[in-house]
Amino acid sequence: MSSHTTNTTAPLHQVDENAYFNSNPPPKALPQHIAAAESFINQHAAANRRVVLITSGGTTVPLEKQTVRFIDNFSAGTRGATSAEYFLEAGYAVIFLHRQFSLLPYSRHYSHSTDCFLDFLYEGADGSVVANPAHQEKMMRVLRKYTDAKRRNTLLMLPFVTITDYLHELRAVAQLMRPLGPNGLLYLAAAVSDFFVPPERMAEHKIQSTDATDKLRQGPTTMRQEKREQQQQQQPSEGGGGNQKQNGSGKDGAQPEEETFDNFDSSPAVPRSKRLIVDLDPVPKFLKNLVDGWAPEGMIVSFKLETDPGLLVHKARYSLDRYQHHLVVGNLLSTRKWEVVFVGAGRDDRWIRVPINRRKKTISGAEELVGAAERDRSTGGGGSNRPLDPATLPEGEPEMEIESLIIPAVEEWHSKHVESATTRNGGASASR
Ligand code: PAZ
Repeated sequence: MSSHTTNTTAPLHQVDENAYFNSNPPPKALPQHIAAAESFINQHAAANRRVVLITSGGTTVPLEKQTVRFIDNFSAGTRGATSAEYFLEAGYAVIFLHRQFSLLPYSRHYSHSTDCFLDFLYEGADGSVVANPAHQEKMMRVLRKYTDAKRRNTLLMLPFVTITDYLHELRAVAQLMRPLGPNGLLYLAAAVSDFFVPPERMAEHKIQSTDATDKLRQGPTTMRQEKREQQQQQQPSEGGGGNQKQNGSGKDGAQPEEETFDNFDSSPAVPRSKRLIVDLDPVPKFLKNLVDGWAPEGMIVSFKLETDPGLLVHKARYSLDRYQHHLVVGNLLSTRKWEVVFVGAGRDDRWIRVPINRRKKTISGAEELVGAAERDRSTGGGGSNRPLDPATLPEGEPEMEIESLIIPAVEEWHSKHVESATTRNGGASASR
């Protein structure tokens, strides 16, 4: 059968899936990650424990195959890492699929730039390293939880870097979660790039900022030959000198190629910078594939981030209608640590907010922003709260972590999901 015939008979989203995954190579670590995830899932499926796959952090978009430059986004992984701790507390086993070097559950308390772990330690009289007494209680609590998760093997951390790594990992782990049936939960909090450079258009080597190296690519002989030719042309005719900069022989007698590659020369013979135009393709949307094919029985929670309060709920609802999964958690960039909105099929939107008395007071007027998206929606999206003024954005963090409210609410939805699956299956138990 020709590939053309295959393509026309396969469902459209399947065609996209094959095309993407066949042309974008998986990360090297994928086989090890699959083996680790499989054994982790088997252990917890045997114990009838719920397992949540949390995705966390941003994805990079490499501009070169041997990557020097890449496009990235703001996500630090706070939502994912914090959520992981509350899921563990709620009795879930957690697969933490995170951007390499983003925040991790437990260690996040000591890895912020403002909370450097060294500031929590001092040198004792006997030369030992001692935890600062003021922080010991919290450190002990965090350490115990972390040690417990390790002892019980309830936390599996899998790193990714690029958008392609992320998609390969997501697909593989989601498919492995099938035996969990409705006990599986996918909590997709990563900030995933919408655009990428496809491999056929990606430069192999570091993109150069001038055309100067083009000649090198043609080989050293050409380079030397050209230099000789240049020098011949530049032989000063009797009485003539010519413009040294213009004719490329270099200032102060420097050899042309030395100057050409000198990044510190403020007036090079060859113009140093050229414009870089990056042509990005849209990343295929795989949420439908996830819902219908990769993890059809699990509960799927996606996140939607916006900056415009007038768009948030509409876009969350659109995503839910389009992909037919279970829950979209909407949040605004500026208030995401203070409030989120749950948008679910057949349910009213539900705002979850850090209570006023647990919001850290700031001088920035953060409280004014909390609720903006809700008010905006009630006024048809054109309310007076738009646009947000970045100067009024909150500084610091609320005293209470909003994930302490989000996770119990998600857990409640998950319980309903498990219950209705159990009813559909004629009462076979699917709980912890
Ligand atoms: O990682 P973080 O805590 O800084 O941010 C969390 C978040 C805003 C990325 C997350 O809550 C979210 O909305 N993720 C989905 C983003 C999107 O693709 O719309």
